[in-house]
Amino acid sequence: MSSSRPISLMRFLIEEQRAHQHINADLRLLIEVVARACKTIAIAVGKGDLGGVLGEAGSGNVQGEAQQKLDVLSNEILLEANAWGGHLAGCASEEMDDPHPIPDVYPKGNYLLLFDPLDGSSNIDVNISVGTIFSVLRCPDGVTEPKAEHYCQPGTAQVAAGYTVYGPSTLLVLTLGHGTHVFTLDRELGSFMLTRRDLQIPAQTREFAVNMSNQRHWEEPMQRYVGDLLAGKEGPRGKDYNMRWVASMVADVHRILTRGGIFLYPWDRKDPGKPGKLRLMYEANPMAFIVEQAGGRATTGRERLLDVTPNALHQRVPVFLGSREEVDEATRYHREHDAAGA
Ligand code: AFP
Repeated sequence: MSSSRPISLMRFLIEEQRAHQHINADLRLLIEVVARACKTIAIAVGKGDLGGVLGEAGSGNVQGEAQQKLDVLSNEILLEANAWGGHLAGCASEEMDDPHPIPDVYPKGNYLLLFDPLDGSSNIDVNISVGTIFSVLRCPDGVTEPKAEHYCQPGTAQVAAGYTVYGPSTLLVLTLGHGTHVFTLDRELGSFMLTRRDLQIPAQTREFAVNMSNQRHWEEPMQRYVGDLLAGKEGPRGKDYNMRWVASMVADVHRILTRGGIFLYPWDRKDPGKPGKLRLMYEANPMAFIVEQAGGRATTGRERLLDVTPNALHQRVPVFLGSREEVDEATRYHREHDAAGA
């Protein structure tokens, strides 16, 4: 890193508002509030066993998944932090069945905030990186009590998105639609500092991330694509590939943003009724926005993720994202397969 002191998130946001007019005061406040809540979550995650916050909460979320104590706590931290600022019309969380209204005692704003409060939470107990993912949409004009349908906007409508990684250091990766930027939490100062402006994902890669244990359930083009990666130098792709799978999307995506790669969570036959594992509104859309703003690509294997029209708040979707040329290649396998069968 250069010897000049990095600027704080607050200064970055003020400059985005004042010099570039990329955001208004309400959106600036929203990002600051989310970042502050994430610092609180980072502290709770960092305490580990000493904080008494590890283990299951004994409840399930709307997806039928067991909630960890830290899922519940992180959700509460984000809800409480965002209730009173006057910048939001409502919140929706992966952990809650229905959108959460802003209490009547507080003023309401024009934005909708969606979040996965603690992504990768099944990794908490083994001390592997987890994170928070968020997405910001505009509340449709004239809507004062937003319902699920008002949140169901395509990813192209996002005005901001970000994620934090609670790892060896705590990072915030943010896009306001003008590039993707990385902030590192200075734990002594308690401030996120800009450590990489305008991150660019390498266009090509030799690394893929997928849960290989699902291989036998994949459809034919996915089998063929990964088979060709595994064939290495002697195969049609002509190079040896490496594989990594953390099983915390924030950590896998962050590695890909930093050094390239492709992240794959396809549809599979294990649970054919589900169109994928990952959630469109809380995971796929914000990550797709961040990746595209860093020069990468994000698709469902067939179409651009950000163009998917959501039909439900907790909808699932296949996810292929990362290095541009590799995602194009994986998508080509699926499109050609469809075209041949048409
Ligand atoms: P949890 O939040 O339940 O740990 O799920 C994490 C996640 O949604 C995403 O972060 C990972 O990429 C993916 O699921 C891991 O899925 P597998 O358990 O199938 O590997």
